[in-house]
This record gives sequence, C-alpha cells and structure tokens, in this order.
Amino acid sequence: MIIDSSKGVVRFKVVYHGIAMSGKTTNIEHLAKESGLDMLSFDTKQERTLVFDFITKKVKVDSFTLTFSIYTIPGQDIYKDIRKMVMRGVDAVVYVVDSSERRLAENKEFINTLDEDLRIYGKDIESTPIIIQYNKRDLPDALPIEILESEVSIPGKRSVEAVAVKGQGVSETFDMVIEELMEKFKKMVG
Ligand SMILES: Nc1nc2c(ncn2[C@@H]2O[C@H](COP(=O)(O)OP(=O)(O)OP(=O)(O)O)[C@@H](O)[C@H]2O)c(=O)[nH]1
Ligand SMILES: [Mg+2]
Repeated sequence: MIIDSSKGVVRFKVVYHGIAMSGKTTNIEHLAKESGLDMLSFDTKQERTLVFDFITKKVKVDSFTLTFSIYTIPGQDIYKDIRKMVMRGVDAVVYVVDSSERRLAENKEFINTLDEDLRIYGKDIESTPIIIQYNKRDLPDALPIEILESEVSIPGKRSVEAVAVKGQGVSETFDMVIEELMEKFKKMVG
C-alpha cells in the first residue's frame, strides 16, 4: 500500500492466486473489458499464463482515488519463481478455486502454497485480506458449495461464487476486495 496524501491517492496491489487453469486470467480479462482497460499479458499464443497478466484500475471512494495494480500468478508449478516474484508487495489476494470435483485436492493443497508465498514477504493468510472465489460454477462436475466451503476455505475469509468465463461474479469479487482494503486502510489512518 502506497499512500500519497498530498494527491489523495492510495495504491494497492491485488493478486489473483490459485491453481493452474482455475480462471485467474479470465477474471481480469473481464475486469479489463468492463472498465475499458487494456490488459498487459506476456502473450504466448496459448492461454496459459507464463509470466503474469496485469491491469490497473482506478476507483473513487470519498475524497480518495484508489489505484489498484492487479496481477495474476502463473498457476503452473514450473513457473513458481515467477509466482513468488509476483507476490512481492501484495495487499490483497483473490484465491480462485476451480469448482470441479477432480481438482479438489489441488485447490486445498494450494492454500499452503499461498501461505508460503505470503511468508516470503513477512505476511501470512491470517493477516492478509483474502477473498475466496469458487469459480466454474457452471461445470457439470462442480462440487456443491457447502462441500467447497468445508473443504477449501480459510477461517475468517469471505467467499463468492463465479462463472468467470461469462463474467458472472467477477466484479462482485473485486468489489469485496475493495471493501476489505478500505476497511484496512481506514484502520491504518485512524
Ligand atoms: N466452464 C468454465 N470455464 C472457465 C471458467 N472460467 C475460466 N474458464 C476456462 O478455464 C480455462 C483456464 O482459464 P484461465 O483464466 O486461463 O486460467 P488461469 O487460472 O489463468 O490459468 P494459469 O494461467 O495456467 O494459471 C480457460 O479455458 C477458460 O476459458 C468458468 O467459470 N467456467
Ligand atoms: Mg493465467
């Protein structure tokens, strides 16, 4: 978080984390489209994220301009060094879960990876604003939400359902991130 009080600007970094192919890039593609923003991608003629994707988004709240730098990690383990680099300076995380039954164990295990990634920078899952997004609710083998909530959740963190490929739940998720960050910001500035 960078606060420039003379200009009333606060900058936040938000990272979409979660297993490979869970829909992180799809989320920020939709955010970019909704806001008419261009997405920076290190594009590769294939859909997997090899480095990261990046957009910035501005939101006015009261007298402040909030600027969000939004990144996605590459979910594939072979890019773990890049993943760790992307997490530097993160203020909030969207943990994107693939609702498919086949990917339950991976979704669960990767929460430990998220915690490890945060710990590199002196943070952890408890102290970091995190929204859990249960994505791909349209899949025929999507697990019931109650099962996901008991199997893939983080104590004290809010969750939301999405079908990112149709844009459903995408802006709702990001609005929740803004709420969490504003709460933290207000506590910080008193
Ligand atoms: N059925 C369905 N497919 C989705 C949904 N969201 C994303 N997808 C598809 O899932 C695939 C992977 O999506 P990406 O957004 O590239 O996933 P990612 O998390 O960025 O993957 P990595 O970059 O490899 O970590 C694509 O084919 C998307 O179209 C969804 O809500 N439902
Ligand atoms: Mg991606």
